[in-house]
Amino acid sequence: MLFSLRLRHIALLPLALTLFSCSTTPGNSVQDARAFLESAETELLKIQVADNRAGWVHETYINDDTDSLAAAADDRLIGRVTELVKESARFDNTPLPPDLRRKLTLLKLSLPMPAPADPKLREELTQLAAGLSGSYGKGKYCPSPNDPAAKCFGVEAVGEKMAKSRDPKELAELWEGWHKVATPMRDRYARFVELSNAGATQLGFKDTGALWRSGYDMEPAAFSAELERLWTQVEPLYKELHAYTRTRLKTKYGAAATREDGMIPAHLLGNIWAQEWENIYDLVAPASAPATYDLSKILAARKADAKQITGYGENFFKSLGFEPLPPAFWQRSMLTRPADRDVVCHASAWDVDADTDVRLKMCIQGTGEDFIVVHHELGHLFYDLAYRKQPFLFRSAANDGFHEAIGDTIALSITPEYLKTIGLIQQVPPPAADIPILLHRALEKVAFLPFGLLIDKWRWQVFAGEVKPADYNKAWWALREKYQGIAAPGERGPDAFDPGAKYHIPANTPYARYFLAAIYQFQFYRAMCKEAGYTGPLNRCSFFGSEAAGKKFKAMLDLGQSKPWPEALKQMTGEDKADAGAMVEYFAPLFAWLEQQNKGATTGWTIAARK
Ligand code: X8Z
Ligand code: ZN
Repeated sequence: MLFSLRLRHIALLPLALTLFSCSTTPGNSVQDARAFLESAETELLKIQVADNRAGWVHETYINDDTDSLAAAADDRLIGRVTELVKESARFDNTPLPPDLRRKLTLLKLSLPMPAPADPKLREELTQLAAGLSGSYGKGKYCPSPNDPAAKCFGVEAVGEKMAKSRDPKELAELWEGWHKVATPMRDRYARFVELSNAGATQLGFKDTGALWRSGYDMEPAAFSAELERLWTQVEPLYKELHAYTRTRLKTKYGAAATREDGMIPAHLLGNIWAQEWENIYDLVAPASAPATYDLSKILAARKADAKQITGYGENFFKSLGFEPLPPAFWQRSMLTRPADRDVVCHASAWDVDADTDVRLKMCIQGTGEDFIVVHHELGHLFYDLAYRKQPFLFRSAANDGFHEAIGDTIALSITPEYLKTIGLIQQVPPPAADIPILLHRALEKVAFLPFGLLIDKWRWQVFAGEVKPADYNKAWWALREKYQGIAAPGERGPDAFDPGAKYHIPANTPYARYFLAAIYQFQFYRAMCKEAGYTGPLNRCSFFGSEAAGKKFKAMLDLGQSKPWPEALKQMTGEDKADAGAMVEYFAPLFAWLEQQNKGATTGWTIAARK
């Protein structure tokens, strides 16, 4: 199939050329560019779908065979895109209509893992990538590795234990146990960086990080500055939350939570990576506030299964006027961890055929956190479905931060009023419960911000060669300390490769998107609340059931990547700049409360000079 398409493509272009220039070299006119792109889009769609199918089987059935099959499919796709980008250089100086120019640019930016043109090196890279992601998926913490009968724990089991345990010793063991999964990845990761950078340079980028930063309709340096600008807007909120949480953890754990430098030990925050802190809500809940609700307990009491939880998410989208999920979704998704094989449990949304074969891969256990993640994932799928009518190269989000923000925008509408409307709670808590509810949300959203920022700050340094493999871990902790104000539970050994214990590093998924999404979602949400006619305090708005809000949202999703993201943002919100102001407005009552709580205490932390 691939071969015949390639032949057709090669046969078509010289023919067009003979008509215009009688030359044997391919032409570079506007018509040539249009024909080139049409052919490339048809061909890439097929290769992409084959790659998705191999990837799906790999991640839902990890073994050596599926590792190889996924690597081979990646190899074919990356190889062909690389060739097409090279071929497309002949249009570099052709004045093209904006849609054609945009498609060529997007083609060049489409590979998060660029690869060298040399097939041998490309094969080495794609196999390394499949192997790294497989190692993460198969990763287990085995407390007694020498006892074959002893139990081992996968990432969700470790995550669940870290969410629930309040024993600092056990928490440190779990933390260290999971981080061991990554130790054997470091050298492979270093080679992966080398090879991917070689691919990026061949495409004309300084390195892979520069390629990633080029995907935002602005210069890479302007993008880095943009992230800093947004961080500055929200940093004061994070610092207050950090100081408050630290005080409460010290009350609970005493010496185990106390450090002279003011940093919080990373294992005490209820999450393997300390990226979101809502699992320790019980430890930081305001003493005198009215009781709110515990979604995990409610779902457990109702014995809500994975399908029902997914159904709640789908219903929200339907209430906004979206079509129901296609039948393939229910037939082909993996909603729970299969008992008999290794899978990648990290939740992901799959647009398998760039049409209606959309799927969710997730190990739903039924917690309140899962409830939110399901909305997040469905956001991806409703976006995929909305832009499927666009030409292939525009079938993506305005930028990757938009993709990550869609479901979260919906999930911000999961308010007590909404939960009452759908019958999950009987009574809406009184207004005095606003602070505890906001605090819970802040542990999820505000705590995430520095983590969302630093992952790619680390990778950018690594890809740029500013940090060598021997210092990977040191640089990682320097950023964790600087931005999050958290510290490793103990001395990290010389072999430790802690970044590898986070899915997106071995899976090579860019991460700045999540930081952006954390900001965008409040901007989108504020615009939709307005469209729904809501005028009260932002934190109490739910636009459930508002077709007007849904229409506005869908119009933006329909655009896919056909326009620069500021235009999509403007169409939806009236603003053409990312702005954390909506997030700050949402959390304003909590910010004032936190300042009050932290009165007399110092906020922030100090960083010791490193050897
Ligand atoms: O990876 C995800 C989603 C899939 S796109 C579950 N998220 C990031 C993470 O888990 O680290 C969502 C929030 C951040
Ligand atoms: Zn996502």
